[in-house]
Amino acid sequence: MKARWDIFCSVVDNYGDIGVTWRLARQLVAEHDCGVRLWVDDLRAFERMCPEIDVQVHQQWQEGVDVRYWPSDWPATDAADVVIAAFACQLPPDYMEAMAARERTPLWMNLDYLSAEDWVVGCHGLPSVKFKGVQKYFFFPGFRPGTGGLLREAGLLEQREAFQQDAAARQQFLQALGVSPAAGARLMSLFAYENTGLASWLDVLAADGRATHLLVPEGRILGDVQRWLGVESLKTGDVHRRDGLTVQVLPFVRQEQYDRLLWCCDFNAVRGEDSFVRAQWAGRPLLWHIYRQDEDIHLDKLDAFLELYTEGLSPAAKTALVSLWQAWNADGNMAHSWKMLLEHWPEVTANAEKWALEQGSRTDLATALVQFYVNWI
Ligand code: TRH
Repeated sequence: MKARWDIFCSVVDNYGDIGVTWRLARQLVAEHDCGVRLWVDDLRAFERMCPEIDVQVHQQWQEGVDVRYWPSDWPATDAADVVIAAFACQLPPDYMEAMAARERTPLWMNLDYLSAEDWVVGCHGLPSVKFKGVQKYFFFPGFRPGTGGLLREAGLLEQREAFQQDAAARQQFLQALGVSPAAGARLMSLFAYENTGLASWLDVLAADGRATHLLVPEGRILGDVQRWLGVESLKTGDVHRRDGLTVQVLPFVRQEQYDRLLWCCDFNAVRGEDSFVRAQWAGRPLLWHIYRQDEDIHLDKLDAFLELYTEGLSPAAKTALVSLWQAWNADGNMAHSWKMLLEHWPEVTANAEKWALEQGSRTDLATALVQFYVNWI
């Protein structure tokens, strides 16, 4: 009999919570033959990356996943064999009672935030709290051996490589989005939170001898782009030129399309958690806008990742990359570190590909979850 999984997703803000759980749910169905219910408390956020979602409907099938609206008045529901609370969300109390009432208690896991810090290895898989005999476990994604790994669908890197080698497919994809970069232009994408350091970066891109075509999906950074351009409004489809820099606003597209967009670009600025991982699979240099946390604890996460990611770089290339990422995450001036990075472009590009292949050789997160369950029973 198929194992039944319940994944709970509470959308706290932005799109990372639903982005990660939607990806995981689909992969468990498609590659591991699991029966998955995905409980989501905000279908509007979901609709942005999966336009087929009907926000009025409380139960619907999407790509083999049983998508359920998670209402505040929880309906009586049987508990599944495996229960995943994403990002430490609190399960409905009645559902917890249903877990405890099962003859065979379910495997209950907290799917945690992604971090490259070394303590994650020691905490991954440990028991957490217990509720009436139902034990909860910590499950940590990560980059290091001994963690739960990263979300990566089967064959993803092969698909990405084939796409990157197929100029016609790339051109067709970009044209469908209305993107036609000038020959020789550097193609870049920008997905980030508000950042006052952006102006200094756009200044230096505009002044560069090589043209840049910057694709900006609709989102929180648009206000800073608009201020720099000095225009009254910015909307999807708008294209503005300032010297060597072309800025184009794109719609928020479905996850598969966003992947392809990242694969097309020479450089990707990403944020949060899921887009950060997807940019790594693109095998191209990237810039991470990390989600800001109280007492600046996100900066430890940033440093931990940089330490791993830059291990194979020469000292000069490492300095350039680290200073660029640190400037970006401090709303700092980007001009100097960007110019430095350009001097090491071939090296950071090769490193991005090497990193993707290295990480891609590890067990992916969905498989690791299934293995955890198999070992537990
Ligand atoms: O949206 P994010 O900032 O999400 C978060 C939240 O801030 C959350 O609180 C935090 O816990 C978490 O990050 C770590 O960034 P993220 O994670 O990259 O999620 C964005 C999702 O949107 C990702 O799945 C990719 C997807 N996406 C599209 O599907 N289409 C698009 O056009 C774009 C730009 C993104």
